[in-house]
Order: sequence, then C-alpha cells, then structure tokens
Amino acid sequence: MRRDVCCSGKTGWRGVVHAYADLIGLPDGCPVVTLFEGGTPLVPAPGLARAAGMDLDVRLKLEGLNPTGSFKDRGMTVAVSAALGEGARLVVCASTGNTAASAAAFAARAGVACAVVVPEGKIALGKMAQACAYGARIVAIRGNFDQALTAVRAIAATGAAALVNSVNPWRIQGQMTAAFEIVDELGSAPDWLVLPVGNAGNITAYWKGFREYWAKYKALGRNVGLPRLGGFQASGAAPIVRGRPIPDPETVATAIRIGNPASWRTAVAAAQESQGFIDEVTDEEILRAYSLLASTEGVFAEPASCAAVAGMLKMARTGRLRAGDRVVLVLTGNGLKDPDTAVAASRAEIAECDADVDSVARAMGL
Ligand code: AN7
Repeated sequence: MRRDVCCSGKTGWRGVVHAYADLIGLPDGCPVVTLFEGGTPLVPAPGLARAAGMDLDVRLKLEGLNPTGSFKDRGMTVAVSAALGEGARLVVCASTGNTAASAAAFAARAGVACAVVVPEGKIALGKMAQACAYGARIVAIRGNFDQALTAVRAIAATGAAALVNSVNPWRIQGQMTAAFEIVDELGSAPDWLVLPVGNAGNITAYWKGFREYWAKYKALGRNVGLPRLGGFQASGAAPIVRGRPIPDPETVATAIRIGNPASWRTAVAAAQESQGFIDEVTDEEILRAYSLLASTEGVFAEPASCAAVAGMLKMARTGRLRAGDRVVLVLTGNGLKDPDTAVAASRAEIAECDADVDSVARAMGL
C-alpha cells in the first residue's frame, strides 16, 4: 500500500497502522488505538557534518516529535491495538521511562488499565510526569531495568496481563515503520543508520523494516538498497560490546541503562547482516554530543539519543565513514524528557537583574 501523504506533510496523516497496514499485519477487524504517531521529520544536520570534519549528508530522524515524545509510540499503537483486540484488560511493561510513558498513554486511550515497573530513582523526570498524568499504576523497584523485565515477564506468563515490552512482536512490527518512512523520503536506504542500543528492540525493528521494504520493492523491479547499521551502547551499560551481561549498568543516559538486552541475539544479527557493528560511547562523549546537537542544530534530544550523535562523530574519527556518505541518526527521544540532565549539563549562566530597562540591557551585555 502506498501512503497517501508524504511523511513530513502531516495533512491527512493518521498514524503508522493506517499508513503501513499491509506490512504491519494486524488481524482484520482489530481495533486501532492511535495518537497519529509516526510521520516524523528527517531534518538535515550540516552542523554535525562540519563537526565531523567530513563531507557527509547527515539527517536527523526526529522521533522525539512522536505524541509521547519518543519512538516507542510506533510500536505501542500496534501492541495496545492487538492487546485490545484480544480482550486484554491490563497492559504491563518494565521500563527505563519511555516505554512506560507510551504504554500509559495508549492504554488510557484504549480504556484499559496499565501498570509500569521502573527502577526506583533512575527515571528521567519528564517520563515519570507522563506516567503519572496518563494514570498508570507505577511500581518502582529497588533494582534495575533487567530485574523489572524479569518480573513483568513472569507476571504476564500467568495470563494476568498483556506484556507490551519489545519482546512482544507487535512492538517490532510498529517500530519497523520508521525504516519505511526513511526510504520513502530519501527514495532509497541511506549508507548508514546510526542509533542508540538499550534493550535492542529498535535496532532489530529497523533491520527487519529495511529488509522487508527492500524485498517489497525488489518484487516491483526496484532496488532501494539496504543501510549499514551502527548501534551504540553507553560504556557503562555495554553488554553487547563486552560480550557478557552487565549486572550493574550505569550511565547518564538512563533510557539505555540496561545490562542484559532482551533482543541481544537479533541485534547482533542485524549489525552483522548489514555489515555494520555495535560499539560504545562514553558518558562524556554523550554529553558533549548533547550540547553540540542543541547548540549547532537547534535540536534538543535526550541523552540516550545523543549516543547516536556521539557515535557518528566516533565513526568519522575512526575511519568508518567515507566522504559523501548519507547518514541517518535516529534521535529516539525528546530532550524535554530529562530536564534535570539539561540543566546540570549546561554551562548557561542565568543573569538576574532588576526589572528596569537599563538593568535588563546591562544584563543582556549591551
Ligand atoms: C530514548 O523505555 O528500554 O534498544 O524501557 O528510551 O529498543 O531498547 C527505552 C529505550 C533508545 C533504546 N533511546 O532502544 C524503555 C527503554 C531512548 C530510549 C532506547 C530507549 P532499545
């Protein structure tokens, strides 16, 4: 099915299930719970190419512009629709924050209950605010994401609730649509797709999406190509890079503070089959990229997303990129999700002054 609108032209856009129904494959008659997610812009980033010191065509896939501010909405519309179609009364997830916000929003819209299990004290403020506002039951465990996921998997296995983490295949079906949009917009796959890796569902979904689109167009006599995938973990939470689970993951990028990714195997396969790789960036590199992105491109993405920006700069430094390469960076979450890190990482000085015109002018440096 061809989409009837361009993905950055919002007129008539009704979300990813309507746009890509044939490829997502929800059963006929399944209710569609949508907030008109997806259709996010692909914005050129010449300042990042300059920072990389190379002639690159860098584009930013702004997933932070989804309805709850992250890419999770693409998969959640499908997973919650399927759960509703199967008669679920309760959806549950483990989360570092964004999955919880998205699940809570779509559950509210579907009229089903939602419980989210999060690591206590390690959720960015905006994400917690969302889960509260959407009315989810919030369970904060004294433990990490991996332990939260183990708990909700066991609970869902009893049949008490529908699990909407990315181990639910409907999540992957929805998240594939970001790959479709990129190919629709560019006319072919980019040379590289660079993204953060946490629980590893998204890199799995992108690779499945690029492959399915390639096959679909091949059958029509057109080769849209395949990208190489560059996945980046945070150094303190880099189990795939180390080749073993990390029992106590730690990183400023709390979204990807995950020590034993559920989709580990499919993430490694995606990197290998695409002739790409999974590597790491340090918290220092992530925070430097975070400031650079906002101050040079005017794009505010949360720290985990900036692992992709830091990763692209590392790729340029280490000779992985060639002049002329077209590189898409997936900015998975909105910067407003984590205001505490924004304020802490900023060197901005706030000039306080009296309210008269002269004082204001002086404070402005005039
Ligand atoms: C902004 O919300 O795992 O590799 O529980 O929020 O598909 O896990 C979030 C993950 C990247 C990593 N960027 O994606 C959760 C959760 C942001 C994220 C990732 C997440 P995956």
